[in-house]
Amino acid sequence: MKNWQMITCSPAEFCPSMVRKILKGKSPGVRLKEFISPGAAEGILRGIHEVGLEYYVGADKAGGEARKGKLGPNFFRFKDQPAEYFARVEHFRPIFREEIFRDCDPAQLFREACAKAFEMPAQTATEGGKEFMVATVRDLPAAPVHFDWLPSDCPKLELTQRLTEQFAWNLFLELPENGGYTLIHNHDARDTTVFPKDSLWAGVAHSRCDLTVFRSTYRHLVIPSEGSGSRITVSGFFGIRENNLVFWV
Ligand SMILES: O=C(O)CCC(=O)C(=O)O
Ligand SMILES: [Fe+2]
Repeated sequence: MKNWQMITCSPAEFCPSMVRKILKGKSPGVRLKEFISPGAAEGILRGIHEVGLEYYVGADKAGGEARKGKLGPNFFRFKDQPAEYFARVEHFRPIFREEIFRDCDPAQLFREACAKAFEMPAQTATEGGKEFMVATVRDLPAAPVHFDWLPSDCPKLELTQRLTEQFAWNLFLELPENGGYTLIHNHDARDTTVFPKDSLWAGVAHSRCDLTVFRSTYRHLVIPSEGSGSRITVSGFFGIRENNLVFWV
């Protein structure tokens, strides 16, 4: 397929025809330019630095190890300790609400934009009546080739029943001088039988305050950044489940 590229538009232009194109596989996703203002990004970064990122060496999805910075839990990290994940959600929810997203809540803004563009109600994912976290903050300098599909990572979750699509979203708050690009492969990893030789990679260069969303079941990676500077994002996932959008991280 020629011209397999991200759609680029303003947040207000994100609309159902773009979503149809993405769901048909004609584009990996969309880059929403200047999703928040530079002032709003500064405010969120100030909150992040006041609370503090936690740096740790954890498993990456290629079976290796990577040094990452995190603020707030993500389910994948605690998939074998769901009670620990939901305890951390209780702890971090007010910290996000009151300190990090006090003046601007990009997760809520994004949810509203998605409800409009997908023409589906948007809600926070739950498991056993408990709400997931909808966004996390991370400093991710690089990521090996992987895909994110909750039903294969955590097949026992209620949430994975009748989940038909998964998307990843990342709002860029700080970027390194060089690199940090995301590459997305035009091949859905759920489709294990074929690996088209001629399939393409879409390269996504990011700018501060832009938000990118793509189907996370396509294999993707983050090119290691060179030079100085962190690569700080507000990130999460959402899926389609029985004609609803469900958000988690
Ligand atoms: O940080 C990025 O550009 C993408 C990271 C990633 O793998 C994801 O959001 O699923
Ligand atoms: Fe990913």
